[in-house]
Formats: sequence, C-alpha cells, structure tokens
Amino acid sequence: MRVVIGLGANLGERVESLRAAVMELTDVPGVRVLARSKVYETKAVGPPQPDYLNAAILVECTRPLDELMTSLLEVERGLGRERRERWAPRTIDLDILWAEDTILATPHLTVPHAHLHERSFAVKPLLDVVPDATDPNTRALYADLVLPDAADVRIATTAL
Ligand code: A4P
Ligand code: MG
Repeated sequence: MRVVIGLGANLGERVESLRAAVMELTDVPGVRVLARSKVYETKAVGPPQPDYLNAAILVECTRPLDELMTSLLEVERGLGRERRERWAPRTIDLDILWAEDTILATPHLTVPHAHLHERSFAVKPLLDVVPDATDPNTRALYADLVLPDAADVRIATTAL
C-alpha cells in the first residue's frame, strides 16, 4: 500500500533531524521509500513556538498501518524526541498523513491524519510525492484545497 509519512521538526538541527528520520525509515522492515518531498520552512500553527521544517515521504508499506505507527514512534524516540505536552516543540514528529484508498479511525490512529485537509504545511509536501492524491472522505483532490496557512509555507531546500 502507498503511504505518505509527514515529517516535522522545530528544535535543534532541523534538516539533519528530518534526514536522520528518513535514513531510519529506510531500515524499517516492510517499508520502502519511493519518493521525497521538498523541505518547507513553515510558521508554527497553534501556540507560539519556533518555525518548523516540514517534509513528506512516499513509501510502499507491506505491513499493517498500526505496526507502521509503532515503528514511527520508535524512530521518534531514537532521535531523542521527548514527549511533553501536546503541540510542544519537537526534534522530530512523524505522522501518517495519508494512505491510498484508506480510511481508519481507531483510538491510536486516524488516517488520513485528522488535520491534514486543513494544513498547508502537510498538504504541500504530500502533493510533491502524490500530486493527484484525493481525500478518501470527500473524494476531493488535495490539490484543489485553499488553505489559510498557504502563505506561511515556503520552500527551504529542494533536497530532503
Ligand atoms: N495518532 C493518531 N493518528 C495519527 C496519525 N495519522 N499519525 C496518534 C500520527 N499519529 C497519529 O501524537 C499523539 C498520538 O496521535 C500518537 O501517539 C498517535 O497514536 P503526538 O505526535 O505525540 O502528538 P502531537 O504531535 O503533539 O499532537 P498532535 O495532535 O498529533 O499534533 P499535530 O497534529 O501533530 O500538530 N505547525 C507547523 N508549521 N508544522 C508542524 O509540523 N505540528 C504541530 C503538531 C502543530 N503545529 C505545527 C506542526
Ligand atoms: Mg505526531
């Protein structure tokens, strides 16, 4: 199944954290990295905190999504993320943004990500790796969304 993983970092050496996470993900069994987005510098949505770098990768995943989520949490921990309160600054945040033809709502996992359709900092990287992605809940193309934070998302580097 094709899955898009979103990456975010707003503490420390941000671009290094994103690249380290991608390296770690290439080692996860059942996961093959197919494409990488550009890296975007984005204003933090929510409470005031440092600007983020956001990116996304497209992977082919042969394992169930809940197992993928467990692997993402392990990679976050391995890269030194400390969980404090919600929305706190973080060295690395890994989210399952979207999975082809998949709608999932369990206590631990919501796919597509519950806020994907309202956040340019997630939609722009998603569209780099799957330009024709559609929202399985509405059938709308993500490319057609007009989002409030669009002006706060700009390309930082083309190489993740
Ligand atoms: N979870 C459920 N569904 C998913 C999913 N699709 N992907 C659960 C990932 N996780 C999912 O996440 C808490 C739990 O959500 C996970 O353990 C998993 O079981 P977390 O990463 O510990 O919490 P969080 O990230 O602090 O909170 P939350 O609500 O996930 O916040 P968001 O939505 O991640 O927002 N501004 C910019 N510009 N860029 C950002 O990346 N990120 C946030 C955090 C706020 N503002 C931002 C950015
Ligand atoms: Mg998260």
